Amino acid sequence: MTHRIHSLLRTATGTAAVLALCAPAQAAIVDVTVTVQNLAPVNSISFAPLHVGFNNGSFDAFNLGGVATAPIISVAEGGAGGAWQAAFAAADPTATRGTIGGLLLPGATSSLTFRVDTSLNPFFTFGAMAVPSNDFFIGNDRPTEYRLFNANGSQNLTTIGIKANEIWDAGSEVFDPAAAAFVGNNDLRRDQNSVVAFNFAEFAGFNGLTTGAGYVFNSALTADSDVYRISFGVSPVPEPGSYALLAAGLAAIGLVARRRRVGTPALGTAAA
Ligand SMILES: [Ca+2]
Ligand SMILES: [Ca+2]
Repeated sequence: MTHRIHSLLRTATGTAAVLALCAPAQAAIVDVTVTVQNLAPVNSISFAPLHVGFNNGSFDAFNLGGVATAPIISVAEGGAGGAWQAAFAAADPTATRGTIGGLLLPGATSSLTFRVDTSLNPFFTFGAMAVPSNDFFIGNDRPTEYRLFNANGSQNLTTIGIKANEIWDAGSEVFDPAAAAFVGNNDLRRDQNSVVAFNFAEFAGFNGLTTGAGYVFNSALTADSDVYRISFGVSPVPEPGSYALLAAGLAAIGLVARRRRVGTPALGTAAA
């Protein structure tokens, strides 16, 4: 009887060890589908493509009250974000970066899937221009503000919601409808020489102007208006190595079970 208990304990310990070997490898790599949605009222603001990065928390694109630099200006003034992507890559070379969708009109949705290492890149950073505007954008000030994955690889966050009073003014271009993207001529831009601040009130200054998409703009925004939502759908992707580990683990369990049957044939009847 004692022999049987020891044998069972050995098998159980071996199984636990094999499973422990397999689990971390499976948890590290996942597919993350990012869905963005423009929640602004009909005929209100649209958004340029969303620039995103799954990262280690080291890339800080801007600071409230600080002078905007080239990376965030490339998002805020034109939307293309080339300098933002380049600065991100330089600060955090192993980040998984990309750009989601095209011009996102009020009510529109767009999605893109990224393969992400949850232990290497647990944080999510983003930025997109809001239009019409001279230099307005959405984005996270603190690089570690949105932790998507916990230390054990589990999902920590399902959505990020943005309200009108969370829209930034880069402070880099003077408010001027004639020079504003989506309603004016960006070549007419003038330096503002100010700092990054919250600002959505200036959107009302574009009311009545025809946008590049053909609709007549009407801000209709109040401070707590929902304007944007980012949602995360996560599905596991076992690394190729973990299949081999799993197969080896199952074979080991089978071997132990077979040895028990062969080596201790009386066990089945000992308890009877
Ligand atoms: Ca910052
Ligand atoms: Ca401005």
